[in-house]
Amino acid sequence: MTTANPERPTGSRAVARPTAGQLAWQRERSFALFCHFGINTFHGKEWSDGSLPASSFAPTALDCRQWAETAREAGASHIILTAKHHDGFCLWPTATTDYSVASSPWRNGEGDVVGDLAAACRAAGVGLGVYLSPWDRHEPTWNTDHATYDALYLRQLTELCTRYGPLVEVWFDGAGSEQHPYDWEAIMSVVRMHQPEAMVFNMGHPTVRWVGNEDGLATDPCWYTVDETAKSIYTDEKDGLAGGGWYLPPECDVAIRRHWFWQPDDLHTLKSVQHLQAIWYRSVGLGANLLLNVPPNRRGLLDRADRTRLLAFTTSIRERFAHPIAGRIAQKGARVTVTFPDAVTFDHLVLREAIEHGQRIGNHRITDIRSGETIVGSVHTIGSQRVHAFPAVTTDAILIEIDDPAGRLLSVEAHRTGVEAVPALEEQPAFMNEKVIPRPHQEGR
Ligand code: FUL
Repeated sequence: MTTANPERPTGSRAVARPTAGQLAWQRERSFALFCHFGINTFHGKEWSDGSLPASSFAPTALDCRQWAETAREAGASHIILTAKHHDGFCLWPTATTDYSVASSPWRNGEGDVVGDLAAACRAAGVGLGVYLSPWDRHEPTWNTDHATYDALYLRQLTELCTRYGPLVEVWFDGAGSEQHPYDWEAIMSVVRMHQPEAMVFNMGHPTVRWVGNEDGLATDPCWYTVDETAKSIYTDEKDGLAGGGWYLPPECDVAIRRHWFWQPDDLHTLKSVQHLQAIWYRSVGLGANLLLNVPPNRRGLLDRADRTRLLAFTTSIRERFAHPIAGRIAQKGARVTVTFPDAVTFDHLVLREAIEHGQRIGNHRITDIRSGETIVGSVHTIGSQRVHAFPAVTTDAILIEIDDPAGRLLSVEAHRTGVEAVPALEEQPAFMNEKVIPRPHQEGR
């Protein structure tokens, strides 16, 4: 898991600080659900070209309360919904196009999936985020008249930002937008004006960044300060960030099945509890946020199998960390001594860095002070949360050596979980790695 430590941030990068919103997002919203739902759901497609008829959007039992309740039970802080995917079909009755739920038979064209989900999330105490694809394959002006398309996109974003209460996050997907210009200044000013608290995912003036893969995996070191962001899985191009040294914590997105949208024939690709745990350790456990996609089906409900698997996974994690033993922290320079009330036996340590002043710690190692034995050899960042698993140790004091004496630990917790190693990622069958969709533009607009 540990890779070479890329160049440590220097100068201003080392002290880039999170905003209060970023800090809250990292500390309180580290796990969220993604829901890909739309016209594709009814055709067994991952992407479509904007020509599927709106009349085919016909969920028979749509109930967003089930989605929101599931998120709450899973301990997810919010749900991000594909309000519009690349096909351009809008899940709310927008005034900008008739390619929307308003032209569908669902509730006689009077339904509003975004509205239903917003109400359900409010009732369940779960936050809401929206995905609004910049790439729009239904709208002819997308490629022919940038100014007209920009104006339409701004109106769509304004509708989403003004009709549904507070949004936790606005997700701007880079796919299909390689080399395409957008009026990001104007787009960002809509978010700033109507949803100043919302996190902005990866494009425009982002406040959080894509981790760079769709497997849900961060790596060690997991730095929050970067000079650029990766755009999409379809290009190696990166977006440079003016001035560099931006505080942009990573979000790891991954689908619970092979596909993002619900498909009638991919139940066998549902990820196992072990694989989901392995992803959790390599995302949340490395100080990144995890966004796990669980797709509503053609009835407009989460499948029982997905729901059960999700809850088995989140329950297993919750139970693992249910009995923390808090350590007392004393620091002298780069040596942090942690003492427990008594000799305790533990197989996990959860470390949290005081990142409000910027992420400082780039390397650390952990030793049992009583036996002198190494518990965790030299590893890299700590960040908002760093989870270590190892063969059980019994001691009342440990030493954490950090590489930057200005770094501070907020908390150190020991846990006896009965699990003594980070779960392995299960080998995925070869077909899981095949691209399920053509590269953008290979099949025309
Ligand atoms: C990608 C999209 O092309 C996929 O369809 C999906 O929405 C994923 C989360 O992002 O860029």
